[in-house]
Amino acid sequence: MTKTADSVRNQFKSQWQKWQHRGENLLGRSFDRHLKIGVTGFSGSGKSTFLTSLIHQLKYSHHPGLGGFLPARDKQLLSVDSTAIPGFALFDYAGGIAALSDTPPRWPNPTSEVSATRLHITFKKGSVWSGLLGDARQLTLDLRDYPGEWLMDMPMLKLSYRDWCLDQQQLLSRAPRADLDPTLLADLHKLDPMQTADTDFLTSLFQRWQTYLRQAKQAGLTLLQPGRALLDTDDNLPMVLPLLSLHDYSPEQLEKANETTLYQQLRQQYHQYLDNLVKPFYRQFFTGIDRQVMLIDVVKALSHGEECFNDMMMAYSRIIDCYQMGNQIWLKQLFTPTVNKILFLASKPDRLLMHQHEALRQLVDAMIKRICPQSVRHRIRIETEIAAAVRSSIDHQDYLTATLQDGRFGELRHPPIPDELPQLSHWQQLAGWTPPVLRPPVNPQLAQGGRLAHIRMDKVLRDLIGDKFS
Ligand SMILES: Nc1nc2c(ncn2[C@@H]2O[C@H](COP(=O)(O)OP(=O)(O)OP(=O)(O)O)[C@@H](O)[C@H]2O)c(=O)[nH]1
Ligand SMILES: [Mg+2]
Repeated sequence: MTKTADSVRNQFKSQWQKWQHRGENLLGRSFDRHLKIGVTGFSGSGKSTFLTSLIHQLKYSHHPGLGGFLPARDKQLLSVDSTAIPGFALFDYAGGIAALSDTPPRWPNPTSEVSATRLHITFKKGSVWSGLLGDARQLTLDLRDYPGEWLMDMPMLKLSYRDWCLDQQQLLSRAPRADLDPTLLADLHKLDPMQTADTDFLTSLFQRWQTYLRQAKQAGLTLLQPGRALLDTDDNLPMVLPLLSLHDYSPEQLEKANETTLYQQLRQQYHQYLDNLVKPFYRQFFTGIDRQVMLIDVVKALSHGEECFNDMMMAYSRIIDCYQMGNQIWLKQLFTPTVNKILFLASKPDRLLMHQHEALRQLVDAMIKRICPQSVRHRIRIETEIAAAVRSSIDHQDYLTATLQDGRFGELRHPPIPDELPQLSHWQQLAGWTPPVLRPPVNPQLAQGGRLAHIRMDKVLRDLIGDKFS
């Protein structure tokens, strides 16, 4: 190239960069290269494993298998570095990868505290100009994780203690809850809200309630409150217990009850729980979140039968209700709602045959249509997908092979997955099906940047952040 051609090119490049920077300044916030993503879902839905895989896929995007995420396919990603976010513990990506690459491989540990990580992604723009101008850009992603048990506390924020008790009473009167520990439920029914509270008695009752909630979780139920009572991590939890005979009293009678009564004491414990634990968590976790991934273990819900499936639908529906923020003053006071997209994701589809994946996706679609009211869908972009963070099975068209958690290797088969909300005939087909917990595949190279096999994580990346690379 001649000197003149070189200087014309440089002049053009510098002029172009000036225009570009001016344009960026003018566009200001709409340029938006900083996204805050909340990964949410009930306990065991796969949040931490999903985050570990998502970070790994971005860090090592040169591996095959990300064709659906164009920035990876077109080799636009130049580097991905992670740092901590002030005020949060660092999300344990390294620990997750160490577990998955261990011998034998393990899953990341269940989560006991809020954590987060900030990814600094350097990429080149996908236009012809960027090739010519050597233009590198930054996208910053904040990713947050937390123990799933805490999610179910969110709808409690808009209930008074009395309303919560009445709701619990309804729930506990129906199977399968009513059959789980009839003695405890009878004892709760017998409690007189106006009797004087005895701390030792309350402590032992609360322990029985905790055991009951854990039993209910084992049985496949989701709508379990208070969520933190399911974890072993906090010994000093306020005693959030339902009184089941409040309908015998008017709200005024209850309001006027003496401070020493069971009703007033438990009411105080309920508000302490919300004020000291639940509100600070939601304020910290949800403030400023732009996009949300909501993981749903649909396979588990299907395999636990109709009542547990409906319970999970009700639980998610109550969470979604909280997103009708337009007129939810109580939530607005807590944090400013900014979520503009929710991606509902059926997790762990590697437990199903490939040719059933589309049925699973359609089922998630049907579930979301049922639980997401129009008012939410008008304001928040809702998408549905299925994705396995860590593909742990091999598909042989009419059966799968996989290693189970206990180390046995074998063939897996399952009943057909309904592509709509299950009807009686579907439930009959699904009866008796218990999908086993799989062991992650052997992958010692992972810690050195080896490929982490997945299902449709590229589509998730496309839906979640694909628009930020154009
Ligand atoms: N087969 C398969 N199993 C998975 C996958 N992801 C998670 N699991 C299983 O689901 C379990 C729970 O996953 P986690 O990532 O710990 O779930 P979580 O939502 O973070 O759970 P909490 O921390 O308790 O809220 C794991 O221990 C695995 O058994 C996946 O992609 N495929
Ligand atoms: Mg977790």
